[in-house]
Amino acid sequence: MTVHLLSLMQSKKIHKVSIVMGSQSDFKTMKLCQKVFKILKVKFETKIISAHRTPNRMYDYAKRAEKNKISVIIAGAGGSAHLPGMIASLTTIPVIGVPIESKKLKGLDSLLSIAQMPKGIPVGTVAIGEDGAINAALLAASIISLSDEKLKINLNKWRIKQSSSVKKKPK
Ligand code: RP5
Repeated sequence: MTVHLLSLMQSKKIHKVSIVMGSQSDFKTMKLCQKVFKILKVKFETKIISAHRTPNRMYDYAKRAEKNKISVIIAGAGGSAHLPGMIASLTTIPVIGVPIESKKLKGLDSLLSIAQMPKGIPVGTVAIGEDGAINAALLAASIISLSDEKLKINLNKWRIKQSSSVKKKPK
C-alpha cells in the first residue's frame, strides 16, 4: 500500500473523543469540553467513571476503548485524582487529565495527583478547572487534526476568531 493511500485512509477515519469524569459533580467543569467539541464538530461521548467507586467499570471501559475506536480520552477528576493515571495504565490511547477544583484544596490536590505521574505511564495535564477543561478539548482536537484536515481548518478558524476578539485598547 502506498504512503499516499495510507494517509488518505487515515484522513477518512472518524475520530471520537471520550470524555470521562469521576463524579456527577465534575460535570459542571467537564461540560465545557462538550461545548468546544460542538463548535469544532468533533464526535464525542461522555461518561461517569470513578476509579475508586466503580473500579470494574473503569477497567472494562479502558480495556474496550481501542475497540470502541476512541482516539483521545479526556479524564476529569478531583481530590486524590487517580482516574486519568489508572485509565492511562490500561490503554495506550493518549489521556489528558483535567484537575477538578476541589473544595478543600482548590484543585491543587487534583493537579499534583494528575501531573506527578511516575515515569512509564504519561498523562497530559492541563490547568485546574474550567480553563483546563477547555484546553483539554482544544489539545485533543489538535492531536486529532494531525490526521483530519477538516478539523485542522476548524481549529484554525477558531484561533482566528479568538485573535480578532481581543480588543487593541482597553476601555
Ligand atoms: C472524585 O471525587 C471526583 O472526580 C470528584 O471531583 C470528587 C468528589 O466527588 P463527589 O463526592 O462530589 O461525588 O472522585
